[in-house]
Parts: sequence; C-alpha cells; structure tokens
Amino acid sequence: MNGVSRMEPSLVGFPAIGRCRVMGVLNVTPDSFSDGGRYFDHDRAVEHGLALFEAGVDIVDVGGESTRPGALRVDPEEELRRVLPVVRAVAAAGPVSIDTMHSEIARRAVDAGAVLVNDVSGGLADPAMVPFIAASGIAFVVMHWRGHSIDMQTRAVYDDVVADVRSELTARIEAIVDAGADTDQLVLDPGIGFAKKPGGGHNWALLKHLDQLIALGRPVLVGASRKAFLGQLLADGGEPRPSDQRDDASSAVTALIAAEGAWGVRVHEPRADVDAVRVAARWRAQP
Ligand code: PMM
Repeated sequence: MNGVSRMEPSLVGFPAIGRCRVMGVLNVTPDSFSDGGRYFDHDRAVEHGLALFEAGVDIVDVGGESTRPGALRVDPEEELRRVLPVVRAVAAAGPVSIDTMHSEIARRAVDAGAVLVNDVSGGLADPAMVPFIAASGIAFVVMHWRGHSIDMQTRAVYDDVVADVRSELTARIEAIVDAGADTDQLVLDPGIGFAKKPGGGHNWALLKHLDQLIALGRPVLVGASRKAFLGQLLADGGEPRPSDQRDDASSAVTALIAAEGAWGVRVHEPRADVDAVRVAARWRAQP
C-alpha cells in the first residue's frame, strides 16, 4: 500500500489520530443480547460510560433500543427517557455517539452533547433522519441494513455479500449526499450480524474483505464484538460460546481489521482493544 491510501479519510468533528478508534458500547436497555439489563439503571449507565473512557475508549456509544435479531421496537418516548440523561452526563466527560434510528432522539442527543449519530438503519428507518443529518452537519454512521431486527435474518440473501454490501452502501452515500449532506460527515459500517447469516460466512467475508469497503474512501466502523458468529466459531461441545466469553475473540478481530485500516471498532469490553489498535497502528506504519 502507498502513503496516500493509508491516509485517514477526513470526518467532521474527528481530527486524524493515526490509529483505529475504539468505541465503547453503552446499551441502556433491558434486553441487548450481550449486556442486556446491566446498565439499564441511570447511575450504573453513567458510571459504566465513565469507566469506558477510563479504560481508554475514544467514543462512548449510547443506545436505548436493542437491535438483537428478533427484537421488538421500543417506544421512542421510552428510548429518549433512557438515553438522554445518560448522553448528557457522559458527554461531559468525552465524545459520545448516539445509537438510534429516530431523528428526534438523534436531534435531542446532539443538543445534549453527542458528536456522532450512529443509525443502524443508515437513515432508512426514519425519513426525517437524513434531512436532520444534512441540516445539522453532524457526523453520521451509515450501517448496512435491510430491515428491522424482528425479521432481518430472512433478508440475509446475497449473490456476493461483499459486492452487494458495498453497492448498497454506495447507494446510501449517494442518497444522503443528494439530500444535502457532505461526504465528510459519513462513516460506513458493514453491519456485522444485521441480515447476515452467522453460520453462512457473510460476516467473515465482510471482515476478510474489509479493504473493499475501505476503498470507498470513507472511514469504516465495525461492530463485531461479542456477536453470534464468534459464539459459533468458539462453540464448545456444540453450544455457542456465551456472549460474555467472546471478548478475546472480539479483540483478535479488532487487531486484524485495525491493521487493515478500519477507522473504528465498536466493542463491549475495550481493555484489550485499546492496546490492539496501537499494535495495529505500529504494524501499519512499518514499511
Ligand atoms: N451493532 C449493534 C448495535 N449498534 N452500531 C453500529 N454502527 N454497528 C454495529 O455493528 C452495531 C451497532 C448491536 O450490538 P449490541 O446489541 O451489542 O449493541
């Protein structure tokens, strides 16, 4: 690779830091697949957000709606009630992203200090999201998404998962820029586990060929942490490894994709990841 392709793409509000960023997950939900219920209480959620910064994360991603396969939607009022006070408190300590599909929640979170909107639907779930992103100029994660969690796994049908995800994300970039947003606001995400069959290799193909997404010229964020495909890989005696025992594997993925040039990794237990991204940066710098 030459020096030019190693340059970090510019993103509004995020000056280059020369390495992959670590985003720590803060799910203020009773039912997320990996940490559901643990940080549902306001004080515990804020405490965990601050602990994530202390552990070295660059961004804390606050979400109030579980998107695990099969999950039902949450009433937006309830989602707002969950996330807003947490965003406000944690944003006082460092950069916060808001994980939501609702434009109104994104708007309120940005007013409360969030610097990035992370929409797993890439702006498809709420028609008012993209206009808000365009008008506000805020950084926006465009994740590959084919429908809500309740039945998304039925949509895990691809001719060539890497080419299909790449072209669907390219179409999203075009639509969002056509709506008035700047390309420099956009981060891409392959949507690991979202309409991807855990046993079918979709997730592995996207990770192995992440360079195909990075080649689109936008920062690429990946949320592989604790997901089912890792549980399946590490199945002991036929049973998937439980989600809270997948962190070492998650950090291994971080090291590999950070070395490939990922802009960020979204992880639950960042201890090993904050070191892994430094190893990867040094690895990339080596001629
Ligand atoms: N995964 C989840 C939630 N939000 N956001 C982005 N950008 N990428 C992801 O892969 C992603 C996400 C679901 O995982 P969780 O239940 O552990 O939060």
